[in-house]
Amino acid sequence: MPARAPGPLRWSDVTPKATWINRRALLTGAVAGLALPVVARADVGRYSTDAAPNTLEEITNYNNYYEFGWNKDDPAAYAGALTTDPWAVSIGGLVDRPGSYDLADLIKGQPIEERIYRFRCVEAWSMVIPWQGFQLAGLLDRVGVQASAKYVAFETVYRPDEMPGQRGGGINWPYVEGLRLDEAMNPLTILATGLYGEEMPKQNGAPIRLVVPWKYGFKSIKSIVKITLTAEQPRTTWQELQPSEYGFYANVNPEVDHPRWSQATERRIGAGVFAGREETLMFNGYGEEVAALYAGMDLAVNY
Ligand SMILES: Nc1nc2c(c(=O)[nH]1)N[C@H]1C(S)=C(S)[C@@H](COP(=O)(O)O)O[C@H]1N2
Ligand SMILES: [Mo]
Repeated sequence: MPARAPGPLRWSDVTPKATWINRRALLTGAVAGLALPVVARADVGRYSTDAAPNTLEEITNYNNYYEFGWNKDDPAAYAGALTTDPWAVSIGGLVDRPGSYDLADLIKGQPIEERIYRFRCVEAWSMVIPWQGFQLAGLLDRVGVQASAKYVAFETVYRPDEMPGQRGGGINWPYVEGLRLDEAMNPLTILATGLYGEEMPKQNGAPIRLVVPWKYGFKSIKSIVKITLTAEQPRTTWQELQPSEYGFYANVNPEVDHPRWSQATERRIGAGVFAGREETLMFNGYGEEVAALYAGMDLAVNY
């Protein structure tokens, strides 16, 4: 391990592969200065890909976060204005213990794990991102999901004074998303609070965002302030905006093209101009874990 100044670990100035090897070694022991405690070490790697992660530089400078603009570098430039502390998430609908949970209380007792996930945007680019987070199922169990609940709805913070994109049209703010309850309960579905061992960068959805790795990136809603358990399928921002192009399920599927482009291949951000496009995998490579959720469904209809 290279010598470094005390303080939070920083990854941006070393190569991703070397970093990753270091990181794996570090995870096996206690590390002072980690922004977030990483627990449940027995689970590290269980759901993770061994593909090399993108660099912190790439992950934090090529973003979609339309509250801060339409360009990939807008979130890095403008998300700093978002106040993320204090932060509360209100949980309601068909739950036994509804309420407004302060972030510290929300994550209390939830085992924070490292999950290195493939991440596939509907625009046919991809990354590999080492998230820290906890299973959404753990939180839902804690608040007590009632038998009549069938879906989970999510809402991003609405703060037009800090989010310039929300002062303009195009999207019916705030950004909303949703999952079927069984998708939400799947162990792959996490609420992420950090990446690369640091607090979640603001452009990536601080302080807490959803990550659903077998679905197109737009399902992974950022900066969540509201979670509602519902009996009816919730409305989602992209489905509302362009229903013929973006469905509720949005499972990564190389066989179902977007009406305006192919979904068969993807461009890995940072791979370099000479690297070929990669083949996109069914369910983004997570079929073993999730294909059964869609047994009997026509995925060309339920896109
Ligand atoms: N609130 C909110 N969440 C959002 C978005 C957004 O514009 N606003 N963009 C989505 C899209 S299209 C993608 S690809 C991912 C990008 O996440 P990343 O910037 O962390 O890679 O965030 C998703 N979550
Ligand atoms: Mo996306």
